[in-house]
Amino acid sequence: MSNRLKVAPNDLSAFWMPFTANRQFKQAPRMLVAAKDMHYTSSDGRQILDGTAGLWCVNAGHCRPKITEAIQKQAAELDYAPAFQMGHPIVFELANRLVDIAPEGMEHVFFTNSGSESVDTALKIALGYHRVKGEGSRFRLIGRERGYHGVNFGGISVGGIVTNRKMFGTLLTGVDHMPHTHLPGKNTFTRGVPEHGGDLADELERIVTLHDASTVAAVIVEPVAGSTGVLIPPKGYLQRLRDICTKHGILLIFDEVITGFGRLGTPFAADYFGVTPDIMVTAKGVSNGVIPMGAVFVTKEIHDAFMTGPEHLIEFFHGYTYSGNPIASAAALATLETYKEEGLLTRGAELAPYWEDALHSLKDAPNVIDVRNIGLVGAIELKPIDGQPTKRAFSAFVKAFEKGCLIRTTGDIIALSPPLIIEKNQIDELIDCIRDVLNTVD
Ligand code: PXG
Ligand code: PLP
Repeated sequence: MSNRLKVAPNDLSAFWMPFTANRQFKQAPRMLVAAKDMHYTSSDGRQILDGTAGLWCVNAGHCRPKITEAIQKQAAELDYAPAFQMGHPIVFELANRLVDIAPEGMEHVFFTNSGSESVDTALKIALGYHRVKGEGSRFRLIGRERGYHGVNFGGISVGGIVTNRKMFGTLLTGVDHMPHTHLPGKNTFTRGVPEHGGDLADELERIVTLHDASTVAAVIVEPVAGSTGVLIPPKGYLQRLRDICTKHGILLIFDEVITGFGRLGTPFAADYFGVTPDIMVTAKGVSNGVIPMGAVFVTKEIHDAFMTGPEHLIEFFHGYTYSGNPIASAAALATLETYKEEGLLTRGAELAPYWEDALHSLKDAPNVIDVRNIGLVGAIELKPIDGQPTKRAFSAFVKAFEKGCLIRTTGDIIALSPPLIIEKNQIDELIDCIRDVLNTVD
C-alpha cells in the first residue's frame, strides 16, 4: 500500500479539481487512500472519522461487504447493456424496490447518474408533462434563493447560489426565485423545525400572481436546503407550498438528493414532513455514493400523460448512456438491502435526540452564532472574520482534518451529515473534535 500513499506534489497539476481551492490544496494535499465503515485512512496512515458521509452520500458507511460483492459480481457477469431500446432485469427490479419505499403516489423511476442530471431530468419532465397535456404555455420554473440543484444549466438556473451562477451568462430564461427561509435572529439555536417563517411560502402566491399561473410549470425546492448551510423549513412552510401548487396546477418538485435515503430519520423528507411532491429528485444515497447514480420519481399521472401516441414511438426524448447501468443498479440494490437489514432508513430518528443535544452543546464554543439540526444533519454557523468571509470555517476544516475528523464547510457554516451507522461514542468524538478545533482556530 505504501507506494500508493505517496504522490509527489509535481504530479498533482494535471487534475483540475472540482469545487476546490486548487492552489491551496496542491500545496498541502489532503489525500484519502482507504475507507471502512465510519472511517477514512489518510495518506499518512491516520484514521479520519467521517462526519460528512463523504459528500452527504455514503449513508450506509464505507466499503460495506454486500455492496462491494454485488459490484464485483455484476462487473464480471454483465458489465454494460445499452440503455435505449434494450433492458436488463436488475434495473427493473431496482425500480420496483425503489417505488416500494417511496412515498405513496411515486410510482415510476427515471435513472440518471448524478443529482445534477436528476434535477435537469425533473425540470424536463415537468415542462414535457404540461406540453403533452396541452398546456405548453406553462414554461416558467420557480426555484429559491440559496437553493442548490447541482451544476448543470437547468440546476444553476433554478438554484440560488450566486457564485454558482454569476459566471455563466443568461442561464435558462423564464425562471424566478422565492426568498430563502433563513431568518437569523428569529430562529437562532432552534432545535429541529423553526417556528418563524412559514408565511414565506406566501411569496410563491405573489410570484404566481405576477406571472399568471397559466405560465408556471413547476416549483423546485430542497425540503431541507443542504449545500447552502442546512436551512430547515419553518413550520408549515412545505405544506403551504404544496397547497399553492395544487391550487394552481403547478408541479411541486422536491430535490431530495441529500434528504433522501434516511438522512432525516425517515426514508425521504416527504415522509418526515408529511408533504408529497409530484416529482422527487434523488441521487447520492441511492447507491451509497459508491457508483454514480440518480433516480427521479414521478407520480402515475405524470408518467401516464406521456404514454400516448403510436406505440412504436419514443415517448420522452431524454436519457443517458449510463441510465440504470447494470453495475450501478447492482450497487443500488445491494445498498437498499443493506439499508433494510440494518434499519438505516429510520435509524436517524433514534439517534436524532442524542445528535441534537451533542450539537447544541457547542452553543457556547468560541465564535458560534447558530446551531441547527434535523435528523442526522447538523450545522454550526460561525461568526465570519471581519473582511475575510469563509476563512474561519475553512481553517476549522483544515484543522479538523489534522485532528482526525472530516467535516464540511460552506461559507462560514460547518455542515455535518455522518453515515447513518454512526454510534453515540462516535458522535461524542466528532463533537469533541469540533470543540477542540473551535477553541484553537482564529
Ligand atoms: N441537488 C441537491 C439538493 C444537492 O445537494 C445536487 C442536486 C447535485 O448532485 P451531484 O451528484 O450532481 O453533485 C446536490 C449535490 C456540499 C455538497 O457539501 C453538496 C452536494 C454535492 C457536493 C457537495 O454542500 N450536493
Ligand atoms: N426496503 C428498504 C430499503 C427498507 O429500508 C425498508 C424498511 O426500512 C423496506 C424496504 C420496507 O421493508 P419492510 O416491508 O420489511 O418493512
